[in-house]
This record gives sequence, C-alpha cells and structure tokens, in this order.
Amino acid sequence: AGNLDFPAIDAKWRLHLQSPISRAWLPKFYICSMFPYPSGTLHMGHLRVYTISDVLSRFRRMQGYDVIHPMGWDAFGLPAENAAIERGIDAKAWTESNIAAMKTQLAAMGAGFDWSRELTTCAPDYYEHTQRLFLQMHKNGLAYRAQSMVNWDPVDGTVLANEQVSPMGLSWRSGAVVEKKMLEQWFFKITKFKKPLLDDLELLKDSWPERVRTQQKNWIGKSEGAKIRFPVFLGGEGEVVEVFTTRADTLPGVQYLALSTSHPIVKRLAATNEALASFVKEADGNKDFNKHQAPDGKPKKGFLLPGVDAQNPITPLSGSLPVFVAEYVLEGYGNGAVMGVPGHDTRDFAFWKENGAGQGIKSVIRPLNGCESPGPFVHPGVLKDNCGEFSSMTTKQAKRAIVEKLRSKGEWAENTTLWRLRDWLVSRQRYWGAPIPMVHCSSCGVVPVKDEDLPVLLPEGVHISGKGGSPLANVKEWVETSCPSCGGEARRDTDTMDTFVDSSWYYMRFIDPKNKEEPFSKEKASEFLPVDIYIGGVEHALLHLLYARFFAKFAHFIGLWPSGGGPGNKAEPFKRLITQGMVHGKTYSHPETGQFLKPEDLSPDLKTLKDSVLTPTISFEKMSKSKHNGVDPAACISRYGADATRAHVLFQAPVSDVLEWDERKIVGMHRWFGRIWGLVHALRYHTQDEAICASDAPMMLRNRDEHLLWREMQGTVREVTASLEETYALNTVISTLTKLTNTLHSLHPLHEMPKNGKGMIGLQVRYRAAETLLRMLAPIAPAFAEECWEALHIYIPDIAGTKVLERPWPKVDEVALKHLDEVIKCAVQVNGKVRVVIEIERTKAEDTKNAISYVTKLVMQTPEGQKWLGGEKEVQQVILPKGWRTINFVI
Ligand code: ANZ
Ligand code: ZN
Repeated sequence: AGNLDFPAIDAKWRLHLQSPISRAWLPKFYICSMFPYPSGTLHMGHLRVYTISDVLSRFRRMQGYDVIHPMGWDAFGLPAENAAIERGIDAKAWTESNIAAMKTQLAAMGAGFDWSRELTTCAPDYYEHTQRLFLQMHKNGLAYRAQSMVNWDPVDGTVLANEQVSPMGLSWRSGAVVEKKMLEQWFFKITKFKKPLLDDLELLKDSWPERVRTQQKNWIGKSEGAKIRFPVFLGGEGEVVEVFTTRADTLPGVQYLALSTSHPIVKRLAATNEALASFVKEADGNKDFNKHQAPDGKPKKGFLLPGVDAQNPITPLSGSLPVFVAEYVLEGYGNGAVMGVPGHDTRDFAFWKENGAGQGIKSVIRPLNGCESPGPFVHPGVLKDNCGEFSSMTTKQAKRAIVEKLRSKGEWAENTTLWRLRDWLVSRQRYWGAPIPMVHCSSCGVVPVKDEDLPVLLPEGVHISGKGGSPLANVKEWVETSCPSCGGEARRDTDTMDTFVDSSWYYMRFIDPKNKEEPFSKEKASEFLPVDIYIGGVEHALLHLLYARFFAKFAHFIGLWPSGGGPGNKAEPFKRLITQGMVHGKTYSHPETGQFLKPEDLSPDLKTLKDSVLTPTISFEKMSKSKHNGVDPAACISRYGADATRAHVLFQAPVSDVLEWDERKIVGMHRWFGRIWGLVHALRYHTQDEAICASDAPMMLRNRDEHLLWREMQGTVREVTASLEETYALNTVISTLTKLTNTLHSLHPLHEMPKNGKGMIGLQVRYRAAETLLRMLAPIAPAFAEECWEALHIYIPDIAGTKVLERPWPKVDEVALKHLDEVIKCAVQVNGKVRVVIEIERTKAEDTKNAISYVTKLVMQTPEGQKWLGGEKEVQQVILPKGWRTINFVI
C-alpha cells in the first residue's frame, strides 16, 4: 500500500460521504446512536459508537431501506456552566464553538448523518418543546412540587438526583461528599409507570443485552413481602414498629429490631439522649445511599436504644428483643425498620456479630436437603423444630401461614409489594438548562406558563458566580413577570430542568425536527417510531434508558404517539439495543515501581525504558490523563486515514467487549487494503468489456474452479449480511472479507495460463467477485471503497461515474448457496496426513449404501488420489467416520 495516500483519499471523498443518499424502496429503518455532549473533541468512545452506527446505516441504505441516521447535541449541562464560572466564557458561545469543532471531526471519520435533522438541546426551538412536555406532565398530574430532603453537592452548589450519588455517597459530578438539605423541588411521577416499565422489559428479552435489563429491573426493584408490626415498649409506654420483610417465614428467628436514624422513635429519643444524637449525626455522615449497590462489609455500626424493648408478635411470651439504631437501615425504604434475623440474612448476621453482645445465633430454617454450613443460611428451606406450629413447613408455606396467623390475630401483618423506584427529581439550581415554565403568583399559587407563550427563553449574558442557589434568581428583569392567570405581579420559577430530561425525548424529535407547534406530529411518530437500533455506551444502561422509556410511555399515554409502535410493542422506544464496550489504552508502567510512564520516559521503539535496559510492563486500562494512555481519534485518523481506523475499531473486539487500542495493529488493515488495491489494479486493464461488468449479465461458470470461487463468494455474502443484520458480530465481518480477499489474491495472474489447467478462473467471475467485495467493503471503509470502485472501472466511464455506496447490497445466489449447503467437504488423509479435500454431495452420501467405496472412487478421480493411493500402493485399511468430514487411508 506504499503508493496509497489514505488521508488524501479521505479528503477526496469527504463531501460525498457526509451527505448520504437513501434510494429507498424498502420501509424506514431508524438507526440512532446516543448523541454526544459537545465538550469540544471526540474521544475514543465516540469514535467507536459512531463507527458502528455509520457502518450499520450505510449497510441498510445499500439494502434499500429508507434510513434515518440523525445526529444532534446534548448541549445543556454543567461543563458549559463551569467554563462560564471559571473562565468567564459565555456558555452559549462555548457550546456553539465546540459543536462546530466536533462536526468537523465527525466528517473526518467518514461518518454520514442526516444533518437536515440536526438538533441542539440548548436551542430555543428544541427546549421550547422540552418545556411543552413539562407542561403536559403538569397537566396530567405527573409533575409536582414537594418539599424534599435533597442531595446537596456543596462543591457545585446544586441538588443531585439519587442516581447522581455514588454508593459511597459522593457526587457523581464533582466527587464531593454529598450533604442533605430540605428544599421545595419539582418531581416527575415516573412511579406511575413503574409496572409497565418493569413488565415491558420482557418484550426486550431477545433484543436488549441481559445486563441492561437486569440493571433496570433492580432499579425499579419490585419486592414482594409483608409488613409485620412489632409491639414495642419504651419507658412503660406501648408503641408499634412496623417492618417490611421479604422473609416472613424467618419471624421465629428474629433476635432484634433495627431502626433507621430518622425513624420517629429515634428522633424522639435523640432529643434527650446526647450519645444517641451524636451517633445519629455520625451515621448520617456516611449514609449508605444505595443499598443494592453497596459493597459488602458496609456499615455494621449500631446503637442499642436504652430502655426500649420489643416483642415478637408470633411468640409474644418468649421474652423481649433489643432495639437498635443501625446505619444499614435505609430511611426511604419500607418503614425504615428491619427485623433482624442473624441466622438467615447476611447483613443481620454481620450486625449481630458486632452488636449482639456475644449472644448466639438462632437458626430456624434448614436446607431442603443437604446439610447446614456455618454462617447465615439465606436460601429457602424448611422450618426447624424450634418453630412451634410452623415447624416442618417450607419457606413458602410458612410465609403464608405466619402472615395469615398474625393478620387474623388482629392486623399484626399484611402482604404488600414494595418498589424501590422513586419519583424523578428534575429541578436543578443551575443556569445552563431549560427553564421550568412555571410562574409563582402570590394570589394564584404556582401557575403554568401558557402554551402560546413558550419558549420561556433562557436569558443571555448572565453573570454566574457558581455560588449559592439558582443563578436565574439574580436576573431581576427576567424573574419579574405577570401571572398567566390573574395578570398580577408574579415571579418565574428560577430552576432549570435536569439535562436527563432533554435527552429523554430527543430521539422522538429527530423524526420531526422542524415542527413548531408540537414536539413531533402523531403521524410521524406512527410512521418512524420506534428506533430500530439504538447504540450507545453501557454507562447509560440505567438512567438514560429508563427515563427515555418513561418518556416514550408518557408520549403514548397523552396520545402523542398513538400507535405506540404497533401491536405488541407497548411504546418501547428502542427495538434493539447495542451497548458498545469501552476503549482501553495501552499503558506502560515501570517494571519495579509500577509507576505509569509517559511516552518520553521510553525509548523511541517503546521497547525499553529510556536510557535503560528495563522493559516496561504493558497493560490496557481505561484511558486517563494520569496513566498517559489517552489516544486522540483525530490524530489517529489523520495519520492512518479514517477507513483503516474504522476497520481497526471494528476488528479488534466484538462490539460489546472492551477494545484494547493498540495502534500498531492498524498496519494490518493497511496491508489488507493494499491487497484489495492490488486486485483492483490487476483487473482493471482487463475489464474494458462492459458486457462482462453489467450486473445483470448472466453468470457463466465454466469449470469446477469457477464454481468453487463463486460459491465461496456466496458464502461470504451470506455471512457478512447475517453479521450486519442479525448478530452484529462486526469484528467477524472484517475477518470474513479478509478471507475472501486472500482467496482472490491467491489466484494465478490473469495473463498466465496455469500448466495443469487448474485454477482456470476467467475474467467474469473474478470481476464479479471483486466488485462484490467492494460493495461489502463500502459501509466499513467508504472512502477507500469508492476509490477502488472508481479505479476498477476506469475504462468504463459509465460505471466509473457511479458510487459504490449507491449500489445495492449484494444478493446471495441462492442456487449456488444451496449447493454449498449440500456439499460436504471431506479431508482425505493418507497415513494421517491430509493430501486433498474433496467435495461430496450430501444427498448422494445419504443414499449410498456402500459409502466407503463411493468416497474412495471420488478420491481416485483426483490427481492427488492417484498420486498417493494409485499404482502399486496397497491400502490396508479405510476409515470413514460418520458425517463424512474425513476419510483416512492406511497404506
Ligand atoms: C427479615 C429478613 C430475613 C430479611 C431474612 C431478609 C432475609 P428487598 O428484597 O431489597 O426488598 N429491609 C427492609 N427494610 C429495609 C430498610 N429500610 N433498610 C434496609 N433493609 C431493609 O429487601 C427486603 C429486605 O431488606 C427485608 O427482608 C429486610 O430484611 C430488609 F432471612 O427482613 B428482611
Ligand atoms: Zn395570579
């Protein structure tokens, strides 16, 4: 490939690639990749996701689908605001220049998007409709205000959603330790849709990654169990503590109760008990924000409440139970109280070891079969003899019997279902977001802005300090307005919406991006939704996808998407989800100290440390500044060309796996391209005959070798097509095409006649194989494929003027393929060594009674058979295993 200047080829075809044409005769096909935040530069994750979506969309266009492949910008959010705070740059100008830069980079990677559909979430013509959807939520009782204990990020000075707080209680944005604060906030009632959000995951069973569905399921967190009420005595007074449990069957094994720090009883006692108050304060400091993701061995700390004891309602006479305040009990889940069963729950076990004053552990359940092992037994089983009337019941039976007994004794228990999902807190005390379209009037209360008064424009040129509450509160002339209801003086809501709101519906806007009156029209929704393939990073598996599913169901609910995707779909927005894996960078570290090395710490060939004989340790890790392993896609593209970079991205790993970026391997792609270029050149002088090149010319196969080549080609088309439309095994597309390239490359040169007449493969088959290869190459390496297409047809101006990307995707020659399926390849071994591979027709193989003599006859018809088995040679034994894949001659 020495004479190939790939960056120049990119440049030559860039314009053509940027605005792809759909010559559609098939229905719509909507491919969407998650739109980027306009930070200013594309990173490797972007390169990977947009390569995948570009390849799939070019492939579908060639197949004849009316492809929608849009691109936009998730342009509201903190980085712009921080740039404004830290460097005094205007958030809007900053965002716009970043968008311009990234658009150029997308073009440089050879990507083709429908730029006519471009949208930007921070543009008034977009956020007007975000606000309209907010009003719709409000009108339908799904947007409401509530006092709420919020997660307060003291560094960014803003409220965070629960989801933006790490399991360790750190801010997802700034990394600061999150505090708690009471504020009046806006919420979306996502919990109204909890059931369909959970149940409809089932519809996605075969088309979404299992891991993503599980994460969503856990987050929604449906939990079936029971409420059980415990009589509690404190200071002579009787009270009741209600707990939630999924294991009512373990009630006979309860050894204590544990309350959360904000339980009413705890609050009351803490007012007069200093030690308790300080315990509560400390425990609140290291709150377990996220029980389901909390690592093991999390807080076991407890505080025994003095003078408080509880009774087990099922065995009230069996003595009293201690009551603790415990860090691990969540205030927002169930009743903020737990019945402690050390014998059968891991956390309770750990807690009791720490706080049980050396008391033993009561075990009430044994395995159905098999013996007991040390530690808590957490699985279902059979109740032991120490459980009175419930003894020898199974877990399932006992759950029902115990709840029923307590219920009949006077409402001491009741079956119930708990959900983990909370309503979505959407207000942010931030500037760079869509203003919440609400007005506060002293006489009318909170009043929605009139639909015709949208958008509520975000004021420009606002000075943002980054301190305190909402920056908008300081823009007096903006805040002061008149009440939409009574016309009197009123104030605008000064919060903006969580940027997750913007990205929850953008894929619906893409189908009707210029619509002024509505977010999108019903007709377009029915025509273009759902998205056929959605591609993006697995880091969005939870929140973004959950919110997007919520908005799709909401759109259906208010009649904006009446068809909801047709029968059986139930308004699921993304038919198929592909989550691409991360790109890891090659990381060099010091073999002794383990310290990460910069390129300048290494010798020029990177094999040793600079001025040393030590070899660096090499690993692949998440790209980061501190590891000096970041790779800039733009630099890579300008060095190797977009096509080799794209092919490399696809080839190095299956789409969902981690991709270990090793730049040196790109030369493998260059070598492959070089071989294709060689083929094209060898052929083009011979293809001056238009009749041969006409795609409708009947294919004349004149001998066995032509048949074989033709068949191999059909197999390739079938495999590549299946990978692009069913399995998304895009790495195998490259290897399959490489294989075909190698076959074509190994044919004897056209101008030489082979001596034995073997391999007499004529021009027509060769040409058709080459042009089919180019068509399959086109989605992956579009610029290079166009260059080859032009070169191949240089003497046929009619075709040279066409574009390979506008050609139809190759169809499989079914007849040839049928043959391929019907033929068994049988390796002929002589004394264990393979000498030739022959083909046996499957039907013949099945019909033949005397298989060995039939196959031997075929073998003897080949020159190799004659050579190794003919003449004087004496065959002692023939072994032909079932399936006819091998035949072994012992001579
Ligand atoms: C007794 C018990 C015995 C429990 C046993 C489990 C196993 P999921 O499945 O996530 O819903 N629990 C209840 N409320 C809690 C709270 N506010 N904070 C922390 N933990 C709480 O979990 C339900 C289980 O979590 C409940 O069942 C309870 O412990 C605990 F062998 O009750 B279980
Ligand atoms: Zn009013």
